[in-house]
Amino acid sequence: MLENIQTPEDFRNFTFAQLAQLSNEVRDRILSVISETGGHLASSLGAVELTIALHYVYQTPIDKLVWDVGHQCYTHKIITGRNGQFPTIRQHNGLSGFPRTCESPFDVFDVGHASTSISVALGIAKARDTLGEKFHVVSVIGDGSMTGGLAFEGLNNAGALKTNLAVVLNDNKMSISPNVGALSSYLNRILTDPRYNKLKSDIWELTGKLKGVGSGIRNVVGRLDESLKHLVLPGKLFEDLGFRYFGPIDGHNFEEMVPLFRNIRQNISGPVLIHVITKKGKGYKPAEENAPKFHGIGSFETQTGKIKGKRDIPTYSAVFGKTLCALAEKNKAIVGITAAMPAGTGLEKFAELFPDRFFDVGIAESHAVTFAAGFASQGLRPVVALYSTFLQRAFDQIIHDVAIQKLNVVFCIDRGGLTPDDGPTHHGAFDLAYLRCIPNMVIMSPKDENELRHMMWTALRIEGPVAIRYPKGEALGVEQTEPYEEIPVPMPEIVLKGKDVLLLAVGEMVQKALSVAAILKKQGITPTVVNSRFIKPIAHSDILSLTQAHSHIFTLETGTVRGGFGTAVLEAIHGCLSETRKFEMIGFPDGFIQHGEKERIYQELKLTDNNIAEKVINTITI
Ligand SMILES: Cc1ncc(C[n+]2csc(CCOP(=O)(O)OP(=O)(O)O)c2C)c(N)n1
Repeated sequence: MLENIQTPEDFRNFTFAQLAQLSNEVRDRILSVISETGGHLASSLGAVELTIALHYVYQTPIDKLVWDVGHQCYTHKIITGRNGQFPTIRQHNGLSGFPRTCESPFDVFDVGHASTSISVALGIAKARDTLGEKFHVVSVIGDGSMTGGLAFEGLNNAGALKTNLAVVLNDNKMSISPNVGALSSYLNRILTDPRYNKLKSDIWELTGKLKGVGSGIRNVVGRLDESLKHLVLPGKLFEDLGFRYFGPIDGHNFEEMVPLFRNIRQNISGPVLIHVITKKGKGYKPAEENAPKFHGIGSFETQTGKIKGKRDIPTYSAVFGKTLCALAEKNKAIVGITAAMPAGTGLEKFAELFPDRFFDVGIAESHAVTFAAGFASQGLRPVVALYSTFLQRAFDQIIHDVAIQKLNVVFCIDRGGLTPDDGPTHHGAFDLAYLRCIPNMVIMSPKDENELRHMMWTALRIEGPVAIRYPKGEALGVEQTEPYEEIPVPMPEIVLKGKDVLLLAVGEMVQKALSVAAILKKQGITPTVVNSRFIKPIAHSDILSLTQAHSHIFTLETGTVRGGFGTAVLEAIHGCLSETRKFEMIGFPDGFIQHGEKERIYQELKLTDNNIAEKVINTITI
């Protein structure tokens, strides 16, 4: 069937049985491709029938489907003309793992961060009204993404604007890890509320007791059951916000979804919320049983679910998590805060060991930061663990709630640099630039996992906000030394002494600078390699004297060169530059970097060891 599907039009006359068959084929396709390429498997498997049902009823691409986060969009891509390209997903020049307007008219909006879909869909709906056009707009948002403040801002506005808008709440009880918070409990109560269930069974019993009533009445009650759900309890919260609430319905059952979607599309006006229940990882047992592991995964064996090619070198996230546990053992003031990423940031063990000092606040980065500020204002030592790209959400909170009061909040920023296969929405390219302009911040980045540990120790001894930024994935596998040592702020480390050329690097780039130095050495050039360790404050006098001792200065960072580490060095040394003393910044360009394998991206950005060595040689010999 799948081979004949180019657009949803090709299955809009299918029977429900055929739709079920199509779903099986799509599910098999997702599983066989993603087991090879890696990707967001569990969320996409859970949304197969829901996606097909929406495209079946809604006249896409005229009607607009707006995905939240977009990681669940694999069925959407497969049934909107991209099945053939699907094996290229997340690879260089291949399909993106997220909706991209440049890929297809069926992709309405570019996305990757959570909780945006209601605001986007509302904007599109109001634009439609303004332009006098006629089409339907549907936002599809998970229960995890619904915990983000932005989603509530969208609901709040939509409830007041009263335009036609459908919000499909795809509730699988999971964020990446099990969903958290009062909203999650509320959604659970809709399914299990004893008052609703009691009322239902009372009526059931009553009709059963009435002599001679028989199955007719029971059928009526069965149907009444649906209306009772609307009358008695569920969705009151959404109703009070100005939405009509429908559900909960089974998101794997076409007989439940299709008539309801049709009815809403044709007959109901104003904002509508449809509560759909799905199973994350549906149809693939290992993913159903361990959805967090299969949320975003590398290539794996389909038979066993075992990840392929896993090595023993710890990730930076794992070293961060282990170190925080060790530090928190001795320092009772430490609290760990994350925004829906306990596993990704390495905080799972901390959560287990210190449940009273661990807080997963949901997909709520802004809140996480202000929440941490509250802790710090009372003398505690909050450590906020977030990914670089998601911390962008909390820029004002870092300034307004933390930095102005010089509060002791430590930001442990994971995924600084490339998040290769996820692309422009996920690269940690901007953190050094956007943090560096904030007064009172100390910003550091370790050259390896051992330095990360000592930086964490140091950070907890600094008065005021501190950020430590480290990359995604495997660390270097270096020895982890005891005892912890305090690194004097802002002392850089000279890792290789040479002459003429100074390579001033930070974070991941220190290792690269050493590889570049090895290439240069073969050409008779012996550079000095310095691990800056600090981005702010910058070691002015050390850097000035290093600059004066060299004729060519290069800065290396895995972040945008606009306002990042290189700019900090330039600000410090610009007075020393001349025709004979040259300066160049090496890092990410002023543009958005696409997805793909890390080395391929580096090739494209001219950031491979050889590219950099060549650049140095060319500059020197000019
Ligand atoms: C602002 C932001 N923070 C964190 C993330 C990381 N993230 C990606 S998907 C996800 C969970 C989403 O859960 P849900 O919306 O319920 O979708 P599901 O995967 O369960 O289908 C999280 C936390 C993100 N994409 N954006």
